[in-house]
Amino acid sequence: MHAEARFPDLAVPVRAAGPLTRLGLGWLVPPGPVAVLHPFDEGASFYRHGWNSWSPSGWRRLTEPPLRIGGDPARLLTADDAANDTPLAHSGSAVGALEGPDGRVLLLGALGLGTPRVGADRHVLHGTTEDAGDGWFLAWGREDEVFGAYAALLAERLGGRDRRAGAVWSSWYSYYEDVDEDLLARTVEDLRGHPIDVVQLDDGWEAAVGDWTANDRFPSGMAATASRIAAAGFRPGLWLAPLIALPRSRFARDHPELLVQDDDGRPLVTGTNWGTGYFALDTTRPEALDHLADVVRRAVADGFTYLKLDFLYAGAVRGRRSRDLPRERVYRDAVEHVRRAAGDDVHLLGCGAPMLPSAGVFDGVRVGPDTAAFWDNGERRDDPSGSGARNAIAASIPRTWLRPLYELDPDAVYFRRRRSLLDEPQRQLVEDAATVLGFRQTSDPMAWLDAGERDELDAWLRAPPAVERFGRTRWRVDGREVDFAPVL
Ligand code: 9PG
Repeated sequence: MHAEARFPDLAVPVRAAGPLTRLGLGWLVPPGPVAVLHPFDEGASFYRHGWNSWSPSGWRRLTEPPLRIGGDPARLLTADDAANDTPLAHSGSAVGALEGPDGRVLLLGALGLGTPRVGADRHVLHGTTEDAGDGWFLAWGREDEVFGAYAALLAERLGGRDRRAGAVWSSWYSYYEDVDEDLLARTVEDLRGHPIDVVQLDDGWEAAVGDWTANDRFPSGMAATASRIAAAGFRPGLWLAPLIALPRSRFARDHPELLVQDDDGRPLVTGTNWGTGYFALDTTRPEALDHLADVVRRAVADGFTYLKLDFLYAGAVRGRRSRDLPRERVYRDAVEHVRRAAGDDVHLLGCGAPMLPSAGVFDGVRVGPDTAAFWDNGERRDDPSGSGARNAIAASIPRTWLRPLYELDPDAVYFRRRRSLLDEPQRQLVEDAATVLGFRQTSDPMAWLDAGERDELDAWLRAPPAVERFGRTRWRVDGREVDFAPVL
């Protein structure tokens, strides 16, 4: 039906499945497709929101090419919602917005799951859902107000959690997979006395992705590893990717029936990493949910009370059995199951996670691609989800509005100058991005830092500078003006 959404000094024609009703400073649009005829010209900018943690988010003019992952299609499958990608139009996941000539913003955002998409062209801002959705919020006004109102509605409907992780040391951005129990033990000893709350062991400890038991580099086992971390006064944290399995894992070989299948009944490749395609756990099967709960309960029983759960988007990929099921709902049922298995006290950080369906379940969610001790990777110029400090900052800053849903993790900060290709302004910007998002995390082993760097790290973890925002991209950090615009 045709309607009109009236705002204090703007009225826009809307085609929707039913009548609009007032909702706060905007309008509630009923479930179904929606098209909003906007009054802006091609000079307007569109806000694109990425589907999972690693997917690009940000503002692009309608005249510019759409913000998306170009190049290798395998990258899309892992780092965005490949099923809905198009190079031909500006579009993104769940929410989109157009900035008019006076800087005010027209926002259209989904109020629930259903794999909602929002796109725009020169004439229309439009929303669609793959499965039944929960309606839309349409608002016009100051950017911070309309995004703030939208996030508050999402928190109300999906849930929001406000538990802070504290200061985190993660093994990934220093040791990567080359980690073993002696190296970790030495690293933990060196961290004693520093203001770290959580020591989180990342990828590299497991027998295989899919087989969540210690490999031979952790001969004492994971309970002993957790005890060592706890004995030094830190909260033990562990990385798991419990919704995926590599083809070579025992689990994939022994239980192909518990993997998401393609139309021919073969395990479906749901992404690529570790030099291979990987499979996904079919959480529509009760045995798969039991397995998932076992994996999580075992980590908690071993003493890990901070879990970084990675590659979660694979739980929302459509397979043969889920052909007619709402895939974001399938994902949410699985992670709610994980939350129940872990218990309420365990801190859950989601990574590679679908953003909206993770609200209310996770305490924190990664909001960008992996950072790195280098700025950019020339070979991946058309892939804003490629690892690197620049891409991590560029994706994370446009997601500050998600804060009412969970803690926002923009990834680790480097204090080391050795073993890093970041120059000082670049390193400082990485630190500033983490400061404005309010997340304190590093991977630097103390042995890699000189005395001055250790003091800097301690000071930042103890008391990160006060921040004040005064624009989409501008903050005052410790009295310094910081503008992220040049990297977005
Ligand atoms: C461990 C790592 C770290 C890191 C995670 C995740 O788009 N991708 O193909 C892609 C692959 C790996 C990746 C991120 C994105 O890294 O983000 O912090 O835990 O796994 O293997």
